[in-house]
Amino acid sequence: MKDIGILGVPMDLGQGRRGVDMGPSAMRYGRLQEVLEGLGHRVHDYGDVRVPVVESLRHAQQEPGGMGYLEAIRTVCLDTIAAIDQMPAEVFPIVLGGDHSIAMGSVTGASRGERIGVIWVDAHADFNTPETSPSGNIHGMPLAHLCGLGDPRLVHLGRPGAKVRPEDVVLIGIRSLDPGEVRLLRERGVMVYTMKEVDIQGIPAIAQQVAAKFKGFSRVHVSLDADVLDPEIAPGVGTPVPGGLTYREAHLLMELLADARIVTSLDMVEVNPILDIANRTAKIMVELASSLLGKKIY
Ligand code: NNH
Ligand code: MN
Ligand code: MN
Ligand code: MN
Repeated sequence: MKDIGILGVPMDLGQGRRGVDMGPSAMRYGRLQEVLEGLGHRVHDYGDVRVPVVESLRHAQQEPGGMGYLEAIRTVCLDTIAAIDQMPAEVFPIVLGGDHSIAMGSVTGASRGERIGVIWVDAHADFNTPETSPSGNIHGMPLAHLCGLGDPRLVHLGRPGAKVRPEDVVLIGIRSLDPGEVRLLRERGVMVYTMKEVDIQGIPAIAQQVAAKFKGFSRVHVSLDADVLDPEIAPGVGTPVPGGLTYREAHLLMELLADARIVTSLDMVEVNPILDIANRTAKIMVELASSLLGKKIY
């Protein structure tokens, strides 16, 4: 039995498509709290972090999702850290996005100032800096900033310096990288399991390597981007990429991470109900959280 804290961060400033701010509602509507309570956990919903409506920021004449929203994104991430700090230290935080830029807040908050391992489950690496990003969208940059690369205002968020060591990061499900990300990931020695590796090695071998890597860590965070799933089963995402995880691959990964008992916090991000079909994507995310938090069928 765990104490679980749910926190919504209805952020849509990190990218240009509207609707991802409705992700927290969609996953709550998908009965996240009830499902986790059904597993025997004690669940408290801490509500949402306040996010400014994009129309209220238009005065700055910015590109949607661009660096012009940096200050607003920074503030939301600081509030996310503060909200996680309000949770007792033994609570397992589940942070609901919103776009992936929220992870700069959630991972920092979840680390509680300690060394933290990060399992980034995503079609993308989100390892751009403002210099390498082809889009300017901050949701493509959070992992780089957590690792200390990029704009100092985002790197030194909350407390000075990098929050995560590049060697403590594992990427799984990757199938879309920008050239600058490839360079940075190689340079920093980040462990990357592309979809090719998923196909060749399979989820069991990958999960085993991940569990071995993070054995003995007191904090391990899973950042689950809905677009890691194949768009055929999870259409409600802003940047779908074909060839993603199957329903069973995603569940098996969560089940094996649950068996390994290493994970201490979770994000579920990039669910876009406007692009979804009857809340299918949010529902799968809720099911995946339930697999990660110990659902057993036998
Ligand atoms: N790499 C691209 C960018 O930086 C796309 C990022 N989009 C995501 N990341 N959905 O998870 O803009
Ligand atoms: Mn992402
Ligand atoms: Mn993605
Ligand atoms: Mn496959």
